[in-house]
Amino acid sequence: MMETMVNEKLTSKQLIELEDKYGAHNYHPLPVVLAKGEGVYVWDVEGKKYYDFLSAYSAVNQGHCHPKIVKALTDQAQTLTLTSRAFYNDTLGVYERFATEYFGFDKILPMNTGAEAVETAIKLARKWGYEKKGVNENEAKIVVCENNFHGRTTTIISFSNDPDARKNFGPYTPGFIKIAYDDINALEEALADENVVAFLVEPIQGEAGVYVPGEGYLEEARELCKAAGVLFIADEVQTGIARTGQLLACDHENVKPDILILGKAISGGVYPVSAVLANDDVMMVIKPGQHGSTFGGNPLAAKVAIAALEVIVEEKLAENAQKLGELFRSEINKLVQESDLVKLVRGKGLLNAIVINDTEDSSTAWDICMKLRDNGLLAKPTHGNIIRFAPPLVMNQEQLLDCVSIIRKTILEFEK
Ligand code: IF1
Repeated sequence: MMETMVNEKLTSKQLIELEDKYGAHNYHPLPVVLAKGEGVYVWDVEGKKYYDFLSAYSAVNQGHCHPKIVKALTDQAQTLTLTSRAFYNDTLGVYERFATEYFGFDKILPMNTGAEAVETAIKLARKWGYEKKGVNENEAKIVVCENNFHGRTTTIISFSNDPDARKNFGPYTPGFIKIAYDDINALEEALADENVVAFLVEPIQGEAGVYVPGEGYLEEARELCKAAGVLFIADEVQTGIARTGQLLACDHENVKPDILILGKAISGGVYPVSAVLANDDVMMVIKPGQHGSTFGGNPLAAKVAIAALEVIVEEKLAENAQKLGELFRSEINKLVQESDLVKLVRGKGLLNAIVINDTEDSSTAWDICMKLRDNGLLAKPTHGNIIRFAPPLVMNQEQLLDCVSIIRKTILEFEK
């Protein structure tokens, strides 16, 4: 019985029914069932081909199933997959040296998911606050921004203002101060509190709807933190790894965070890998036995991450994202002139979004994404009437222009 159930060829409809019957209903996916991915393309179960314009929320920046990254995975998978940190192994130190030199920090603390890395950064900042800054124990505060998205653990949703992410998951973790995003005065005020140990910020707010802060915001925020003896923590889980046209979104303003949080495309979407990077004065407050994870920094993760990061440089993906992002926004701005339905396009590199001219609670953005699917391009709304567009960074100009014409055709059809 189990044997046939596992190997039978199921249709999209049957597969959706399986997830509905046997899986938790913690998502509302667009009704398309993917079976294959290669570069900028994905195919559904029935063999229909699509451009992937979501990139698994910027985890497959290097394109689906990049051969070099997959080879790193399969080679290591036949050698040594997991030792735990109870023992040393022959890959972790090599990866740690590679990654710390690649991003320019003294040390790295390897984890698995973005949320785990954010939690690690929070623990690191608090411990630094007590042991280096001299804040009284249990008094540490971390400044965060309204409309943030940093993951879904209980502590992280404790400082979310998204009712869906937060409601009925209390009691909530204390010690967080929320301020308006992209408001340097609000940050200056918050930093007056001596118990503040860190400012945790997304260089671009992805889930909120690809909000790009004003020019100089990150730089000014970093300076204010330095002057106040507060750690500047950049959550680059979504904006990092070349997505915005530089290796890190912070690089656009030459901002070097005290703590850097990475995830998603650090592995090219091939394996769960995340990381926290910092210099010794911060990182060394954590001593043996004070933090860890079974899979953190395992040999598969180490080898996959090295390959994924090498691809970013070898294929000049940041430069490509910068160039194609400018082309995308200039082309979509022509559509803004043509269409009443598209209010504006915003973003940096190949992290962009369009704002649909309808109410927050309308289904228009979703309906447009359904039509985009029919026309061979996969994208999904973030909040309400905002559609995020984030293709793999390996896309070429011809493919991008083809996608622009699909988006234009779909929007103009929709308006009829
Ligand atoms: C979902 C959103 C994006 C992130 C930033 C940490 C994390 C994320 C800036 C946590 C994760 C993912 C989570 C995923 C969908 C996606 C997402 F829509 F949820 F908000 F990208 F915008 N920091 N974002 O964007 O990393 O633990 O997921 O590895 O929860 O549906 P994670």
